[in-house]
Amino acid sequence: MTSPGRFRELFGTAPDAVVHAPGRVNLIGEHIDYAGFPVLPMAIDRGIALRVGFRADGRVRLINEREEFGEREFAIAPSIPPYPNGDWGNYPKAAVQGLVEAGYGLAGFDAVVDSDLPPAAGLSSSSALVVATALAALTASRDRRGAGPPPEPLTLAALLARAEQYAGARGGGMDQAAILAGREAHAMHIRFDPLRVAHIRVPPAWAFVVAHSLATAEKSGAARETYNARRAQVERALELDREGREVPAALRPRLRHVVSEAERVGHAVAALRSDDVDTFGRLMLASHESLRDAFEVSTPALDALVRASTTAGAVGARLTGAGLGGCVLALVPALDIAGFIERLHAAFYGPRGLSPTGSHLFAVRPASGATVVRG
Ligand code: NG1
Repeated sequence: MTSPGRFRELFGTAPDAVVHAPGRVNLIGEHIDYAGFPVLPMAIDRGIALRVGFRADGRVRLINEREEFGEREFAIAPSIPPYPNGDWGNYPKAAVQGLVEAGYGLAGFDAVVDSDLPPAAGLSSSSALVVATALAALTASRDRRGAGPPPEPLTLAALLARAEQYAGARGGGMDQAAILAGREAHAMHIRFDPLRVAHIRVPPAWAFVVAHSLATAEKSGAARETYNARRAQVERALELDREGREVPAALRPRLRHVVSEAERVGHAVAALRSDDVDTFGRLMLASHESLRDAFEVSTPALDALVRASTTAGAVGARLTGAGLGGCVLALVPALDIAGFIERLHAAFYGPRGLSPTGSHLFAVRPASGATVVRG
């Protein structure tokens, strides 16, 4: 992570705070949060870190440590004009715009952005950036006279879920809640309307490995249209179904996915609570099949990775996040993490010329939610 010295080098002062927001993996419950059905993700031990220095002039300046992303600067205002479609700066703008609209009087800040999350890979780097920026802005503003108390994590999560839609994807509320309310060693059964979280301990013998399909799913770009189109189809199919009207043939598989995935989440919660790893693994595989065949958000590389994962010893595997690229999540026995990674590397990444030490294949642990440390 960026050092205090690096912040001083870039901004000429010492940082005032460090914000960390984890990424998340979704164990099961894909493409159903926006329809209000419960999901089962966990925050992970990788994320986005902001070293933050407070400013007095109501501006936000962000320097991304990844050179390809570069620097962004904007003024805090009642209506913040977005950057062009697909620009990463729209995520920090989304957070600030959402807080301003909710009535928070915000102060400006400088920040260095650093991350060990692969971007656009279904691990919620976008929401981690939204959450981190929001916490930075709220922390910078606390020193001002008249600043109210900071919002509760789940209140902030619901606010930021709406706020992130500024960037163009009509996302659900899973990611911001997972990122703000994660707990070490626990998965999260998240329910909506109202938003609530039950933490469920992950048995120590269960381990999770993330495997990147080597294709990104730019939710700020092309994948966004597909995502929004799926959401619209789901909303339409559920509405027709609730009214007892006939659901058109083209929408029936979408509805089938949503209804069956919601059922799988219920069974998965029971399997997790009773340490039934085999049932959990089977549910993950069934979830992937449904996302592939009925919801059509998988890719040949994601399918190949799921197959290779089972061959390499995973109890279950599925795409995680929105799909259309991004990552597979594999459930493996904790004692076999190293062996599993070695075998999956040999089966999938080695033949594609990748090094075993690359950042495409790694174990993740359930981690605590976003934090702010001052000074
Ligand atoms: P990813 O792919 O991590 O951006 C997206 C949505 C979630 C959820 C999943 C699919 C956002 C911020 N996140 O996650 O709400 O719908 O897809 O289950 O849009």
